[in-house]
Amino acid sequence: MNFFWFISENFLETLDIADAGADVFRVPDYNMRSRVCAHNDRWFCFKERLVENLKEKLAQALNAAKSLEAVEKIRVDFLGRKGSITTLAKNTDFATMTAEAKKEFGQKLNELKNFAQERIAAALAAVQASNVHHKSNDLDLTAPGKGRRLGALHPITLAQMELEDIFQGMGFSVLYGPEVESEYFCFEALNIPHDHPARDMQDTFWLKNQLILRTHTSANQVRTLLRFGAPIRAIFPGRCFRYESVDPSHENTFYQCEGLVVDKDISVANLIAVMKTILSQVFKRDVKVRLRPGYFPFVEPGFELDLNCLLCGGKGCSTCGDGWIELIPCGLIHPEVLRHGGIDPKEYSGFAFGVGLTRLAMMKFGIRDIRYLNCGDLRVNEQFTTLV
Ligand code: FA5
Repeated sequence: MNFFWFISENFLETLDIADAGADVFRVPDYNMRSRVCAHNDRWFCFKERLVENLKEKLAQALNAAKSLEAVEKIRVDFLGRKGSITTLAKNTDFATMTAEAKKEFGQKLNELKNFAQERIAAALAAVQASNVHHKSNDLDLTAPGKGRRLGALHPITLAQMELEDIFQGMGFSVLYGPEVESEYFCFEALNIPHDHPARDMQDTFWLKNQLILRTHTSANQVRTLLRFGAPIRAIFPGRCFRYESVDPSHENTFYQCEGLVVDKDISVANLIAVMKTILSQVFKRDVKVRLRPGYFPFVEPGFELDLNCLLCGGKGCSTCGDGWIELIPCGLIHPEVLRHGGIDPKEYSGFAFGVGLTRLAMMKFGIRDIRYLNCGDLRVNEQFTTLV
């Protein structure tokens, strides 16, 4: 059964259907006429027609809306405080309706509101999506790019990689040992017993179970000999730790690159030939070096190979002190060390050296203070991006 409700002419105007004869029905029925009279300027409409009409109007308006602002205006026009749907609800004279009509119209009104909300939300999403699409169409392929920041390898890593290349070119293997080392391999196996004064120069960080943070990569010597035997040619680059005061050329954490050659008839001449080759390949120019006697309990004879400081040209500076920087101590392997490694010193001899890798990187790249290398300041690393 159809029922009627009362709406003012003003409201029909806001709906833009006041003149649309097909949409608005004056009711010819006598009884209804009397109700029209009773409400003066009010019109009767069939609810279904009016609701459908609002839906159509909304759909048309949304179809034409191409911007977020246009959709928002439609929302206000239909659902806002003075919007068509709100006004329709407000102006409905529920008091004159039967309970059944009230319920039916209430449902219709809710449906209409839901319909409007859903359509408006969909229109909003469509406009937003088309905006994104529009923006991507605006992509200017000729615009200058923003560029990607390249990461950089640490200067010590660069120096280490270069050394590894050079030594591999000379037939050396590259091996890595543990940073947490036993006292035995770090000291005793290297002829530095518990009460030896040489231990004082290499105090370190002590862990439990007689384990320590290794003080030098020489700790790999006996480990490697026990594992691989002779003949052998290997280097062991890696991090070392010492409990000592920090200054421009000393850190508590630094890198060395140990070298070990054991074979028949190895002499100091072989050692010096290898040292010369490394230096010429790393620095790619003439550098001044000096070789002087040096004492290490695990080599005999032992040498200190110093580099004429490349930062001050040998004049003396805060990094080197007197113009020379200790770079590669070396020597012929002590027979006792060979024995610890299970090698017969009557059959084999060998040499070992310990490149100060961190200091080598400083000399190579012109870094005046060793503390820059461990400080974690990216501005240090960023200077080396082009070398990767
Ligand atoms: C040693 O550590 C010996 N194991 C080297 C060696 C190997 C000798 C094989 C003979 C045969 P030394 O303590 O001098 O030696 O250290 C070797 C190099 O490591 C030094 O020349 C220096 O370049 C570097 N070095 C030592 N201590 C530090 C430190 N605190 N900070 C930065 N570099 C260091």
